[in-house]
Amino acid sequence: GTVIGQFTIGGMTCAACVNSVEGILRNLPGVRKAVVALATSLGEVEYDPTAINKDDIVTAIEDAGFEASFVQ
Ligand code: 9UX
Repeated sequence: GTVIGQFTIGGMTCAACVNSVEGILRNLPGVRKAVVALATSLGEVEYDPTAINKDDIVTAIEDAGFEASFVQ
């Protein structure tokens, strides 16, 4: 199955940040789709819950120097 998760993201100040975060997410095993919006500081990921979980996704974002917190 696929789970859809939504998160807030902190520390993005330019459009290149968005590309960076989306690239990180899309390269994670189990992530099928990732979209991040600069204006709202919101992101959405579709992922395979047997391959990755929210904690893994948050850790990957934070390792890149941003903050992330799932809201759903
Ligand atoms: Mo823009 Mo983001 O110069 O990490 S790429 S601030």
